[in-house]
Amino acid sequence: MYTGNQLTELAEHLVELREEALLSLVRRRLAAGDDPLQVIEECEVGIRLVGERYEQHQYFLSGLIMAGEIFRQVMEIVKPALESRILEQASGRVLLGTVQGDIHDIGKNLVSMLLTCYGFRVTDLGVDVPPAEFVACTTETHPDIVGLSGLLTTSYEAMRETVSLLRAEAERRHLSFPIIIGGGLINEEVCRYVGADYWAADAMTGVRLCQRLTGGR
Ligand code: B1M
Repeated sequence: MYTGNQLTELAEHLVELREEALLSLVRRRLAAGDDPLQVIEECEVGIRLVGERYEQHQYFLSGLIMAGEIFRQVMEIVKPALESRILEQASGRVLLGTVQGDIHDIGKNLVSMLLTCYGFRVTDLGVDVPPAEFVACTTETHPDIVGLSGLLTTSYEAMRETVSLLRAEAERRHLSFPIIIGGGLINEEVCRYVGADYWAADAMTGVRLCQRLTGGR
C-alpha cells in the first residue's frame, strides 16, 4: 500500500494513465533542471499504484500494459539526462536478468541503465531467463556480481533454483560472485528463502550495493 500523504503530479498522471500529460511534464521537469532520479522515483510511486488498482479490480490487464509502456517512454526521455549527469569510470561487471517465468523488465532495465551510468559493465540477459543460461553466462562474462530480478511471488522458486545452480557452478570453478535479488515484493525473508546474499529495494540501493561490493573500483 502506498502510505505517502500526497501524490506528486507525475505520480498522479501515471496512475491515471495520462500518457501525453505525463510525458510532457517529464520533459518540462528535465528542461527545468530537475534531478532525473527524482523524476523516476515519482513515476515509480505511480506505477506501483497502478498495480494496486489492478489488484483491486479497478484496472484490467490492459491498464498494467499501458502503465508499463508509459514508464518505458519515461525512461527513454530520462536516459540522456541521467547519462550526462553521472557517467562514471568503469568499476566492475554485473550479470543481470529477470528470472524464468517472469517478463517484468522495467525495474531491471532501470537498474541496468543506472549501473551503466555509474561505470559498471552490464550483461543483461533479458527476461524469462532459465537458470542454466545464467550459469552459462558466468563462464563467458566472469561477473563480479550477479543480479536477479523478479516481481511475481511465483518467481521465488526460479530465483531459488538459479541461486542454487550458480552456487554449485561457483564452487566447481572456484569462483566468487555475490548474488543480489530485486523486485517489487522482495524482502529479507525472500532473500533468505532463495539463498541470495543481498537484496535491493530500488535501483539506487542496488547501485550503491554493487559499488560497495566491488570496493568502489
Ligand atoms: Co505485472 N504484476 N503482471 N505486469 N505488474 C505486478 C508485479 C503485481 C504486483 C501487480 C498487482 O497485482 N499488484 C502482480 C504480482 C502479484 C504477485 O505475484 N503476488 C502482477 C501480476 C499478477 C502480473 C500478471 C500475472 C498479470 C496477468 O497476466 N494476469 C502478468 C505476469 C506476466 C509474467 O511475468 N509472466 C503481469 C504482466 C505485467 C505487464 C507485462 C503488463 C507489465 C510489465 C511490463 C514490463 O515490465 N515491461 C506489468 C506491470 C507494469 C506491473 C506493475 C504494475 C509495475 C511493475 C513495475 O514496473 N514497477 C506491478 C505492480 C508493482 O510492482 N507493485 C505488477 C516499477 C519498477 C521500477 O519497480 O520492478 O520493483 P521494480 O524494480 C525496482 C526494484 O525492485 C529494484 O530496482 C528497481 C528500480 O527501482 N530492482 C532491483 C528490481 N530488480 C533488481 C535487480 C537488482 C537490484 C535491484 O539486481 C542488482
